[in-house]
Amino acid sequence: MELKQIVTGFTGTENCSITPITNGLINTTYLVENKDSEEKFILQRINTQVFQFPEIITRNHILINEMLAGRDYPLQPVIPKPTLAGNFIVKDEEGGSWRMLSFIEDTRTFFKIPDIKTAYESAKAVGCFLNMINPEHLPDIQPPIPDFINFEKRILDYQASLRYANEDLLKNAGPQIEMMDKLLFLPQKWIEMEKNGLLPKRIIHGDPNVRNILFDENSRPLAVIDLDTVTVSTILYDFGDMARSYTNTLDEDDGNAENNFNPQIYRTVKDGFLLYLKDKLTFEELENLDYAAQTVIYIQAIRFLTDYLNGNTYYATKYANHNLDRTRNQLELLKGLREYLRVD
Ligand code: GN1
Repeated sequence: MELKQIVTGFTGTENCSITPITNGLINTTYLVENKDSEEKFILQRINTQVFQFPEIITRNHILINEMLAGRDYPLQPVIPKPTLAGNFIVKDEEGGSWRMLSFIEDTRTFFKIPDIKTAYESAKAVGCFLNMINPEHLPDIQPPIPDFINFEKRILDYQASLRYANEDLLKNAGPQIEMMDKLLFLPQKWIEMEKNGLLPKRIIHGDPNVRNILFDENSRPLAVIDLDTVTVSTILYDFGDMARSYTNTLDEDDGNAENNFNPQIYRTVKDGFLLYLKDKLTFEELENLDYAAQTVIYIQAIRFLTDYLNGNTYYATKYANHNLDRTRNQLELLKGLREYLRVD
């Protein structure tokens, strides 16, 4: 099925322009403009190797929008658009799954946080989103990716990659592998806390990185986007992922990173995040924010490293060592955070 045909199924007209947009590391995204009505939309080919059940992400997305619609949500929701036949997902002959979403006009995105104020506003936006979506409908949310936030599984996957990787890759990643071993206690504590029921289950975003916030021209957040990873887990994951992504002063794949952790942004992210959530979080959650930030960075590093050792099958890469550079970058970030927290 041609791209044009897929678009026509959603818009009802062939008179559309289709422009690729570079953003995430998983799905492929296009901007579609209906030339007849001048309406714009986002079209995405969902990576079904990652999201095996695209219907689940649409259902979760619609549920979240219903929750937001019933509240005084100050940001703009992204709305899934069905085809003229009423389907939210269109499958092509190659096994691809496509969906269309509403487009928010006059926005910009960042690959890294430009300044303190934007860090605060972004963390506040995510905190506001989380505050609005918790906790009703918790039993209705289904996991979009099995074991996405299961750290035990992440470690097992990593250990399997160590067993099967070729010698060259293992040698290239020697220092990173050593660091992973040294810091393994980080996810182990998380796993224990979960087993002991110390981390309440909440609906979380699952991927609140800086690329998933749309800003206006004054860098004020307009929308929290990419609800594909919405799931039920601990809110510490969202805090950790925000801290991970916002405090990085360099691009996530800058493998020569040194001192890429910004402590001032870290403090600001915490303040922004807690603005709406302070009174809702439990003692354990509040006590473990610093710990969560370290652990989520660690897990992101292990995910990049696992993918490197597996031959780059998960994240989009532009060169052979791309995932190794990402791993180095995350480990440097973790080093900076741990120095700041004086735990190293
Ligand atoms: C992926 O889809 P995107 O690019 O926003 C990944 C996140 C990682 C992030 C790292 C479904 O996010 O978990 O934190 O890359 N999403 C999935 O940049 O694996």
